[in-house]
Amino acid sequence: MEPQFGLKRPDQVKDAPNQGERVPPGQFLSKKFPVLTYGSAPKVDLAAWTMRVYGVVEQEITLDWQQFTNLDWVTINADFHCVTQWSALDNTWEGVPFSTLVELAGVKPQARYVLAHCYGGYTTNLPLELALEEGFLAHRHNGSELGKDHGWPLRLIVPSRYAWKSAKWVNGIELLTEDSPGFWEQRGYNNNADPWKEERFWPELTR
Ligand SMILES: Nc1nc2c(c(=O)[nH]1)N[C@H]1C(S)=C(S)[C@@H](COP(=O)(O)O)O[C@H]1N2
Ligand SMILES: [Mo]
Repeated sequence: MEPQFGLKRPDQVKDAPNQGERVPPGQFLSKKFPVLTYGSAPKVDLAAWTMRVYGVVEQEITLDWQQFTNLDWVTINADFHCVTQWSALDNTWEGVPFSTLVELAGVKPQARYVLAHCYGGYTTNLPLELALEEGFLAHRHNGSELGKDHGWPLRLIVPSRYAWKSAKWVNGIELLTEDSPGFWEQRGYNNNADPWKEERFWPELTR
């Protein structure tokens, strides 16, 4: 799998040579962190903000922002790969692991999938095992609060998948027994979305 540095656009740079090993095929390094939103950014009021964890859980929970900030916050470092071909390496995200939040509600054994819901109606789906392993709920990016267009106050981060799985303005985590395609997954994007396998679109569409 050869990283592709042949093409270069003005806002895309090649950094240290060894970073090539961290850039998936067909991706370019970007110094910037562009905004990619379908439609417009929803207006979110922190005083009215809630996060609901429901579905196949022991006990449904709804946290307000105060309760969410009382959870144990940690910092992670992760790369970010957008299907429109830009990658941003070494992002720091501050927030709460997906597993910390979901374990408050208690996962029932038959739960296998997650559908993340957002202000504005966007959704994305994930296998529960993957979400528990690496899913992260971020409020701060590279030392600052998320910008309003980047999902403030809270977004999901799923580092090993294309970034449409990193749902912005997330406000609900639904646990399911069966997989349920999210917004882009219903519109031709690949369900698994692994950038190292270039799982951009459904195989039928790329043939
Ligand atoms: N709620 C919501 N989340 C979303 C999107 C969206 O349109 N709405 N776009 C996705 C896509 S396609 C990408 S590449 C990333 C982009 O995140 P950014 O705008 O912070 O760069 O957000 C993802 N999360
Ligand atoms: Mo994207």
